[in-house]
Amino acid sequence: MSLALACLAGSVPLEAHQTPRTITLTVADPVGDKMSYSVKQIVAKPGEKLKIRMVSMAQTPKIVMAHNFVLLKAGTDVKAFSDAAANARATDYIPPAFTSAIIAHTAMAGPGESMDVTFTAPTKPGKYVFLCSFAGHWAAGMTGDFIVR
Ligand SMILES: [Cu+2]
Repeated sequence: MSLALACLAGSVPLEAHQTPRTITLTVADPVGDKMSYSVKQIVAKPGEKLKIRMVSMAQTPKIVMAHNFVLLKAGTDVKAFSDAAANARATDYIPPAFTSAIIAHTAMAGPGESMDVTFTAPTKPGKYVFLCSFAGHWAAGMTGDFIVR
């Protein structure tokens, strides 16, 4: 979906039309109280086309344990986003008030599921935040840095 939008915009760099580089994130059931992505840092070139694949290795039913990948625009209040997401179960934990703060996100992956999103990295170098927006997961440590350089 974001690819179609990016191409329609007509102002994306040439590499946006090339084959995306795939990055796979996995998450197992939490060990102790620690919940985290298998990849804590993603480094992308400005305007690079990426495919993020979110794979849940969890065993717990999806209703209580699902994971996504949400990349936020620079300057977003991550705690405010996460708090709003916790109350947004009806929209798959994507808070309607914050949709304009999201660069890209996958759907929620339940046990054994895999969800993809293809998008173009920001063209502005800097550090962005990605996180899981399932209730409580960001606070538990399910977050990472998305570096554009
Ligand atoms: Cu999660």
